[in-house]
Amino acid sequence: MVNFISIALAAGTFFGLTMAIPATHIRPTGVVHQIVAGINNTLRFVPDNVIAAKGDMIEVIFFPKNHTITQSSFDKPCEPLKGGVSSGFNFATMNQTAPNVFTFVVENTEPFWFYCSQPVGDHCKKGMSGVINEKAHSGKTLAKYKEIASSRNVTNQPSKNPTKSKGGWIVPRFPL
Ligand SMILES: *[C@@H]1O[C@H](CO)[C@@H](O)[C@H](O)[C@H]1NC(C)=O
Ligand SMILES: *[C@@H]1O[C@H](CO)[C@@H](O)[C@H](O)[C@H]1NC(C)=O
Ligand SMILES: *[C@@H]1O[C@H](CO)[C@@H](O)[C@H](O)[C@H]1NC(C)=O
Ligand SMILES: [Cu+2]
Repeated sequence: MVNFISIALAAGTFFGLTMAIPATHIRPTGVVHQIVAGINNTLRFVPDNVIAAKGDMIEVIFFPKNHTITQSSFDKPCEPLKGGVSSGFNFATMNQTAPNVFTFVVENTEPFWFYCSQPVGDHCKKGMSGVINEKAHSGKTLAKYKEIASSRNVTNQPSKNPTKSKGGWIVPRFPL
């Protein structure tokens, strides 16, 4: 895990990619959960309901065409959470998986709601969303989130700069 982070940082710096290093003092578990965005031309994250421990990492692999992973609150699907995680639009690709992935650390086990912030084609409205550590007994379920999302439009982005990413790292996909 230490190696992974070192490599990730070195690679990110080397390629001069936009990255935001979270100020985190969380012990990495070494567990990485992969989530794919847009596989088979679907407007879906797979899996879209992930259970993760504090210190696990999430790695998002992007399929065509032009998706993000962006954190929201439960109550406001399809809207960026202030100070939340966002990959930015850095993974547009036409035919194959994007050369880079977006990774971030799971900082706690509270529900982490996420969606795709692509307004063209209404990705969030059409179900491109998910959750890490859903607490279904609270009534705040992914099904409910998607139901609320189905009547929402993406009207604002986490940043004026579409490629700005926050709360994670953009690193080369492995294996290349
Ligand atoms: C994508 O399509 C392939 C080929 O049709 C299929 O085998 C695979 O299960 C699909 N993957 C998902 C996540 O739907
Ligand atoms: C991806 O989509 C965003 C939002 O619609 C847009 O700003 C950006 O230019 C797109 N990128 C590419 C390479 O098409
Ligand atoms: C994507 O695939 C199509 C069909 O195979 C091909 O015509 C097109 O040139 C490819 N585009 C890129 C950017 O590779
Ligand atoms: Cu999308």
